[in-house]
Amino acid sequence: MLSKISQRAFASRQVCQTGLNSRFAVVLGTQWGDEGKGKLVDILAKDYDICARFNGGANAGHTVVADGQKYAFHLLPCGILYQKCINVLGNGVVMHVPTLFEELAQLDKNGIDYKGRLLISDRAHLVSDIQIHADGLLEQQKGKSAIGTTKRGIGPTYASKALRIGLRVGDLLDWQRFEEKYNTFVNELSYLYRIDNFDKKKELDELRQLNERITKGNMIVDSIQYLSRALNDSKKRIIAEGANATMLDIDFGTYPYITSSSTTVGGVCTGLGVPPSAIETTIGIMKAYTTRVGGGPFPSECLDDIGARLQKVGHEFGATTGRPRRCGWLDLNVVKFSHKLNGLTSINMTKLDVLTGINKIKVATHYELNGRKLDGEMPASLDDLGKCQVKYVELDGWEEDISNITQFEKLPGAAQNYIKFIEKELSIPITWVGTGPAREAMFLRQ
Ligand code: 2SA
Ligand code: GDP
Ligand code: MG
Repeated sequence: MLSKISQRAFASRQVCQTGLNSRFAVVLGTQWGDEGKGKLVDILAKDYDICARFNGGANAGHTVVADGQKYAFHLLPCGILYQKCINVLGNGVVMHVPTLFEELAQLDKNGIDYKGRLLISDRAHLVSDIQIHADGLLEQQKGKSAIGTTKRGIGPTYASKALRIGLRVGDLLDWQRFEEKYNTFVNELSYLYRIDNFDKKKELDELRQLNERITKGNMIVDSIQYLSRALNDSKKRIIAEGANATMLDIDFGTYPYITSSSTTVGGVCTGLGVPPSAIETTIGIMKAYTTRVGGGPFPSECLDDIGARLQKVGHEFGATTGRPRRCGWLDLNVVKFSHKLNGLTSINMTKLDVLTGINKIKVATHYELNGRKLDGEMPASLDDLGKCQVKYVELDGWEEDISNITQFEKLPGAAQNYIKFIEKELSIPITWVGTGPAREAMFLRQ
């Protein structure tokens, strides 16, 4: 069923294309996020020993709908629902301790035992309330050109990391020393962001209490050693869960309208401390259309009835902030660019069901900039990006409800053609297809 080009390109890696037989699979977003990464990670994690987040913090919102229950994970990896899966927050993650415990409380409420199954890298950076405050201040100061951050302190925390003034999870292991480091840290942050009324005592008291639970749970580990041991054990399988997405990457995204971490495949190596050669499978999650939340360019955005319809039918609202997501047609120039950066082994197309009932579906295949064709190329300059003309093709839509379909051949002909057209354009096999939010609403192409 896979296109000839794809079969040729990936013949040597056939076994791990789908992520089902891989020793190390990566799941990441190919667009501007919210493609449905959480759902595939949950489906695959069932057969993995370790599920590891390598980037971002509680800005992420990864939704899993399992057994009729909906979970939105922000910091916790989506493998947490399986009792045999160990979940790791890697060194590339930034962690706000109270937010972590709020999420754990949700697990308690749902009767999910996570004891001994959550490990946090001692090298991961802590998000402090002062950084959350600074995030809000910076956004306010930008006014109309605000990035539209989630206000979870992500930017200021990665900035502190780069400035070498950040606090790390491992610092919590020696509380007395931590208090000293914390005081210096708050002084430096207060100086940088001109904050003079930050309540140190309040945060420190809260952290002291929560730290007792972290210590009791033996959650802080040297994750480099832990993952290295797993890589050397031929029976262990690891799945790396990406947060945010390629077009929000600190280097490759639509700067400055991006997040502050490495969201692309390189981020797996730097965010977990694993060698590139360990990665067997890289699955790109691609929504059947495009969404973006927050400010910044969005070339295929639909500011008309189609955009409104996609938002309504696709329930396109932020899983962390509840903000409405901007919607538009599928942009293959973006996905081709994403493939260039990530070397995708295969694609999971999600939310195909949302397109049902649209008579004519447009797909952006490439851009033109001053008469030059951009095919898998995103200009670095936002001025140039603004000058790009988006080139579309129009494909036939379908009317039939596809939400219960579990076989490619049973899809309406127009839906099959939609998938085949995209696969040919991208030269990447579309192995998984999503037809609804639930775990079951996903099929694998044989
Ligand atoms: P930040 O908070 O500093 O990382 O924001 C910077 C930009 O990154 C975008 N961003 C996201 N885009 C899509 N989804 C995200 N997670 C939530 C979700 C978003 C929400 O799953 O729906 O609930 O609003 C996410 N996190 C960060 C953000 O919009 C800025 O454009
Ligand atoms: P993530 O951040 O990439 O994990 O994605 P989000 O969880 O933020 O947003 C994806 C949304 O789409 C969630 O509400 C999912 O439950 C939902 N979803 C995932 N796959 C499908 C699908 O194939 N069809 C439909 N209708 N919804 C889906
Ligand atoms: Mg999300």
